[in-house]
Amino acid sequence: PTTTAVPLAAGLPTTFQWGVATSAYQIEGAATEDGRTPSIWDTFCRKPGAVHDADNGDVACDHYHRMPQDVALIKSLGVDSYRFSIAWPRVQPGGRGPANPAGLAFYDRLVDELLANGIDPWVTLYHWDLPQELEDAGGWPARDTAYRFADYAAIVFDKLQDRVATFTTLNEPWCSAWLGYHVGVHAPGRQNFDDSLHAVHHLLLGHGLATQRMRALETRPHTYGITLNMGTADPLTDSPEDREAARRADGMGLRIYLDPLRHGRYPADMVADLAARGSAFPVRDGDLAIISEPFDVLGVNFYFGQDFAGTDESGNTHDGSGAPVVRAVLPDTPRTAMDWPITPARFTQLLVRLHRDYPGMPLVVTENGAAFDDNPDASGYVADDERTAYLSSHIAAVAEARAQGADVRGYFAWSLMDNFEWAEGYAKRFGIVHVDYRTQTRTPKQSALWYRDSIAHTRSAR
Ligand code: GBH
Repeated sequence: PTTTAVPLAAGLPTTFQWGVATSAYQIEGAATEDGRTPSIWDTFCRKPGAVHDADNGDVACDHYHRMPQDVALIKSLGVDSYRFSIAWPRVQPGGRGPANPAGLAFYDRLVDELLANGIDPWVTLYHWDLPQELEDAGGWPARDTAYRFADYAAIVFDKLQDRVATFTTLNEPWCSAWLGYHVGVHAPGRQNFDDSLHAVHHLLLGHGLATQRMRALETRPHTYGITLNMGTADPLTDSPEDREAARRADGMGLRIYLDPLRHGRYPADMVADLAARGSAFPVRDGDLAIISEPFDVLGVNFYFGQDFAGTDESGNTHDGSGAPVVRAVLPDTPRTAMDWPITPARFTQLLVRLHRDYPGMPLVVTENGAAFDDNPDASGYVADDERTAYLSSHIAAVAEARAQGADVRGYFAWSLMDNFEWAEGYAKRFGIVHVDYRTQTRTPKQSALWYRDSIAHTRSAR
């Protein structure tokens, strides 16, 4: 099937970068091959009740064995770039010591295959698969993990820097720290507030150390970056309580990452909030200079924005433990299969705000997309109008942000194909390409054909 090419929003320049994104544990499978050791996600998936249907990434999309065909699939979409992550436990089993040549060779072949097909490789060094041995030694709450990450980054960079132009360090440290060490719904499933604060600081420190190490090793110029998940946090009403809740949500979700990265300090209001509850970031002399090492591009992962209320349903401003209420109130809008609201206007709002509050920082949308309840026909084709509409409206929101001055240079759809959706297992599908997990057949959905045709149309129109 083909689609009628719908022009993407006007005003995107010829140099605008179009891509698709994945991550290692979500697609690769081959969990025990060629010397790979377990990551925290291999362990977490075996914890009863942790992952929907007790799914795991042992096989996933079997990308490790189907890589050349998957690169051909990417090429068929006509995108410029492919964002993928490298599995730390493949290239440096156990998280320490020498490189594992067999693990590294996979990414060597992937990069060569991409380049042979004219696709720009965009590397993410860490998309949540910490070697289990490092978790056993304390994980991200332990300072040493930041130094181990820099060593690992140097191994990857040394091997790929001759062919890869863009290296980003972390994907969504908020998820690693908050969901992994405080809420406990992601690996390693710990539930300790102070551990999560320590994880934040050591993730940021690892980012800075790794960026410095790569710069010191480079034999030609590269683009360095980091990807954060970000939404918007507006007060539900103008009440002081709601404004306070929005301030706290924005502080914990966005400013405690971007302020140290770009301004070399944690936000004073958040430091004060934390002190009031007896907590603090474990900052040592010199750390903030490392964390604020300049980088070239901020990766923005956007799914939705929210309003916040400072009172619970009964009007209380503090919960049972005495903590102030910060309640996400999802606006009354259509939802995706994740129950996430669809809020494209807030995407424009976020991008313009980043441009205003953190100027001089080029932006690339490294993830945006949606899960819907796909219904494949007998041939495996999915007529996913809702996903097509989601992508179309959010790309239009990017064009609008650019029109308002935001320096957004590219857009990666999440995801190339259906894959292991973390705690949701295989039940939630974000792909623009359908995957039949029984046969590993890939079938482009309507949204993929729309994306392909629209990119081509936009190029021919300019
Ligand atoms: C990304 O995480 C991941 O990078 C990717 O691997 C994953 O498959 C994809 O998105 C789809 O989930 O309501 O307080 O939780 C995104 C996770 C979702 C975290 C939105 C922040 C909003 C704040 N993000 N969420 S909250």
